[in-house]
Amino acid sequence: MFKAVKKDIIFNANKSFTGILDKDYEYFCNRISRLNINIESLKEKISSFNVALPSWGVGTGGTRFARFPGIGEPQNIFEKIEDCAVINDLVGITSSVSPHFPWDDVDDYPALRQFTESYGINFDIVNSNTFQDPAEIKGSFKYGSLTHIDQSVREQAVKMNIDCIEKGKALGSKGLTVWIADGGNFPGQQNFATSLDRYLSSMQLIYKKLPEDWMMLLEHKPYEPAFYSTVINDWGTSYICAKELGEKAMCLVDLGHHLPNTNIEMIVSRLIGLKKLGGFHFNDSKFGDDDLDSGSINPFELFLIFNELTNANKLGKLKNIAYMIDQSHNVTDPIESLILSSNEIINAYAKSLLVDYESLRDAQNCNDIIKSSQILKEAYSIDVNPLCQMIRREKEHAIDPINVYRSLNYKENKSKVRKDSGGSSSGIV
Ligand code: RM4
Ligand code: MN
Ligand code: MN
Repeated sequence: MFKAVKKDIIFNANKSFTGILDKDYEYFCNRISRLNINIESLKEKISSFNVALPSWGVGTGGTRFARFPGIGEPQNIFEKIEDCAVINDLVGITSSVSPHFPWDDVDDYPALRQFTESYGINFDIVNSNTFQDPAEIKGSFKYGSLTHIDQSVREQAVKMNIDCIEKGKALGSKGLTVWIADGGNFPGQQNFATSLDRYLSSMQLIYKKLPEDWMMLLEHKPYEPAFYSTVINDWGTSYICAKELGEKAMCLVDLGHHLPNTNIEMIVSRLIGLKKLGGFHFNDSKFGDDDLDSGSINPFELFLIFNELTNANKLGKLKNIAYMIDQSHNVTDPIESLILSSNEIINAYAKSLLVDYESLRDAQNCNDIIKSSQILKEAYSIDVNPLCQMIRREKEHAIDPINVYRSLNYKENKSKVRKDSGGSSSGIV
């Protein structure tokens, strides 16, 4: 750690915020002294939280129409790791990276692992991409991958996922997330039943190759790029498939992969109850899979999701959840966006730790609706920034990470040594 951003830079920047933070933190401590919460155990829980950064999230994304690359953009996984290390040195809760293959392919995986670990970063769940045609593939994924009508294309997609497992093993990863773009754009295009059968048969072949201590995360999405039907369209379908596949198969909830107004926190609760919640892709959205910064549109929803997680955890019902961010930034510097997202996520988690769950249960049990919602709002309305800032300061991270990042002129400096990504083609990376 602190290879990407030197400790003394952070330390010096922190000096100018110390006085204000001390006052804010004192106010926070006074405020929560009314809640019967042990501040040290609160700090410990927050300090041990980690959310993985998406390797693809540090590049500037595009829309269907254009991509406007920023300066000094990372061009390969090594440069992406450097950017992720900058974020982690500043915020301290993002010490892992979730890679995407074949986007992040390299010749020497042990060398990549060593390079990454030298920054205090390790590899989280690996993601497979069968939504594009890789260079050397025979056949095409245009009409599907794991569910394609043609067996040889399905085999190719299965093989790519198995290759991902191999790459992940070399990198020290412990899981594979499978999201497929398969689906239909027109009524009649696809047989719903047989395409789901083909999905399961393909996934079974991948599942067989999972190492003992790995998990496989199934990611659903209601539409896009297929706009009429998607094979793994919702959490119910995802659950049924995970159940069918076996114990190591779990469901992943990407916050943007729900139709508008869906009660995502309830889905989280259901999946916990069914023992099939495996992970998250955090982001936020207004309309669909917008991939906006976490908590940028609906921070209350993010809090309500953490509220389900914390409540379940207190009841001993939660284990091994993979937290990842999945965002694509079109008009911001991705590093700044990811810093803000990590902050929103930790704030939402911290607020959920302030909820008085016993009183909430009592209020629910006597149908006291106003009291129930007041209990949640009380925790939500407490400003936890001073707490999270104090934790960062104590761990030698930045009190104000955006401020320190801007003072580095990082992208400008990188633009002198990194290749220009050029072009304005559309697409995610
Ligand atoms: C998808 C989905 C996947 C991500 C790709 C880039 O919509 O969210 O998790 O790997 O986008
Ligand atoms: Mn996702
Ligand atoms: Mn998505």
